[in-house]
Amino acid sequence: MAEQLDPDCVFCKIVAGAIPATVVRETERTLAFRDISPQAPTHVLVIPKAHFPNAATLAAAEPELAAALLTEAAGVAADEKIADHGYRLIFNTGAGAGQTVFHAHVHVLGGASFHEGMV
Ligand code: DGP
Repeated sequence: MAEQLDPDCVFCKIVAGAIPATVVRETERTLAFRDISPQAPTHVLVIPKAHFPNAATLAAAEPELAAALLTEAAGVAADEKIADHGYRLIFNTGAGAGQTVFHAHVHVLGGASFHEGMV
């Protein structure tokens, strides 16, 4: 299936190879790469290669692809050996929640102890 890309989207540019990234996992329809500004010892972003503005629009349009992000996030956690301690998955959805790149992605954060609160 031909995947849709947005020429103005930084993550689409990473998918296209126009911007370099440290890729840690890849499937036909997903890509996982290290965040440029890590907030934890392990900080990886898992994205669909196709452009969807956020997790909600992705889930509505392609639920199996949305689920694949969780599968790949678990794979990242296993590869990075952060699963035993525990890790955090974050989908910022909307500018008010801190989303700055409007291409669906899940943050995989691990290798540290996070405080108990959600924010
Ligand atoms: P969010 O705030 O949820 O939209 O997170 C976007 C993340 O994307 C943020 O943690 C920084 C990361 N990011 C932005 N631009 C780039 C880039 O060009 N390369 C990489 N690897 N990460 C980026």
